[in-house]
Amino acid sequence: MTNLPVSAPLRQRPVWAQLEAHFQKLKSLHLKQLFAQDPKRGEKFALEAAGIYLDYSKNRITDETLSLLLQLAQESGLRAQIDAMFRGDAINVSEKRAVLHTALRAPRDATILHEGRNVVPDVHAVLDRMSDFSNRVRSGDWKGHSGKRIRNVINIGIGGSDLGPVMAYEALKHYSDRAMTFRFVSNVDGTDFSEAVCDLDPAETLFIVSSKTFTTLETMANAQSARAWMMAQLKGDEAGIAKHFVAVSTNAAEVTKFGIDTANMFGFWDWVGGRYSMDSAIGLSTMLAIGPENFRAMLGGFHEMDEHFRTAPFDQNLPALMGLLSLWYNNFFGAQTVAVLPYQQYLKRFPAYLQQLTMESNGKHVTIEGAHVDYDTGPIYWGEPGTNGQHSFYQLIHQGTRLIPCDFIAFARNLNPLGRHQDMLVANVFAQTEALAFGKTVEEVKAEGTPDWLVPHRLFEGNRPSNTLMLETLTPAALGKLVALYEHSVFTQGVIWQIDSFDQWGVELGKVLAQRILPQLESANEPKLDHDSSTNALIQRYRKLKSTSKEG
Ligand code: G6Q
Repeated sequence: MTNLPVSAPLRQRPVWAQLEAHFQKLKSLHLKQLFAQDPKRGEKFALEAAGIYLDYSKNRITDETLSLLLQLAQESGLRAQIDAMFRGDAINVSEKRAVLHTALRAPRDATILHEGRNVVPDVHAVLDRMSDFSNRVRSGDWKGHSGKRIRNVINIGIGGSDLGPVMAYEALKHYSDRAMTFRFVSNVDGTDFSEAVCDLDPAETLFIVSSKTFTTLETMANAQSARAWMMAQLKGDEAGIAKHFVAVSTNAAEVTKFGIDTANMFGFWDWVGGRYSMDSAIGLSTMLAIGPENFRAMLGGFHEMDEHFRTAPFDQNLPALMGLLSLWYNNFFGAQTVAVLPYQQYLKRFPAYLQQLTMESNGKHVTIEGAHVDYDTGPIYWGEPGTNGQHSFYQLIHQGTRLIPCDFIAFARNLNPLGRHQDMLVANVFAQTEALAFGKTVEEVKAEGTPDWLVPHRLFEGNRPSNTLMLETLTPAALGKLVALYEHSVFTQGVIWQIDSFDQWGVELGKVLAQRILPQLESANEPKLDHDSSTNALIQRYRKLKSTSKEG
């Protein structure tokens, strides 16, 4: 078990009271004043590490805010908890598990002990097998049952076994083999599978069934349908399955039961949480798309950020600072959401990926000791790539009644240089953060010739906080750094909130609930229903509609 820091409940700590008092003083200060007071603020509240530049000057903070937040981190035992995570202590208390996703990207010569065994050689053995397999598929050496080369790869998985692979494939598409088609099936809605395969030749298609447990309802249903689709092509020849199905799982017994030879299984371990697994064998589709070398470069990026988080003092530590800033708005300003706004089309699935990472990790209402928290924990993460959002929901961020801290993510170089597009894109980032922070005064609006009655509508109060992250190019390594940055920011917040960021009992519930209702929807005879009256009526209505639409 882990050595948890013995500390007082969060809100009873003197530093919390100091932060509350400080907030009362600071809440009426405008970013305009803060910038006017210190002409060097834009350079002072900025930090560069591991190739990521973070400008956090447009946050509603002062030196005092930072020093109190840093004190909070110290007193919360963040340093000891970081060490405990990297050391492999069972910090996932409710599941009694170590949390070692950082071992997935450790260099070959590192030593990380889990229950007395160095896991690094195991990690690299799987990576080597993945590399060998990827090279064989990509070169055409691995063929389908009929002898045709594999041109289509379909990852079947859900949650952590889907969101990372989809996001990474989209993010790194520039580096992918364009002669191959990659698709991702996750939803149990038959449309997802049907649309994914409708234009594909089974003889050229490889399925990766990705499931840590290999028992997840949606994944198993989709995998069975994939098997049936393939068997129709193979004319019932079971031997062909081995050429068209591989598995990524921790559960060898279930993989075998499904009919996949464990020789075609890529393993990982129970110390890797689903939402922290895109850099494990769950990333097999990513490796097939971008090749082993690029995949390893991505792991290198992850590792660089890991090392930065593990070693940098908190005032120079990107994930720690971002975590503290997010907590500042969440717990003191009462902000309920954070918008993540990548100005990079390839990162279009990054906000969806972060939703799982942040909300599944920190959407908890009890502390690790099981006490109900008396403060807010994980905020809601959401977002869309820029500039699209500017033409829709940014309205609310600029002029609505809610405070929405934003993370803007920009790159200096575009992978698809096209005329003035890149400068136009980045000009929008800077313009948005500037407008959010400083707004537009009555005088400024009037000076534009606005009639008096229209002035209130065209007024921008400003004082809307944002971070700007700037990187050079979206490379595989840069993606690894970005993901690890958010992973560790989530960790920082979870430690301070004293919650278990690595369990997901809320998700587990969903895995069993539907099992009870399914037979009631399918049974030929009218089932005896004993749910609440709403659920009973919905089941009856569904059964009736289903039968009449069949007749029709
Ligand atoms: C992630 C969650 C969850 C999980 C899926 C799929 O942290 O645990 O999203 O990844 O439910 O689970 P399997 O990989 O076991 O199918």
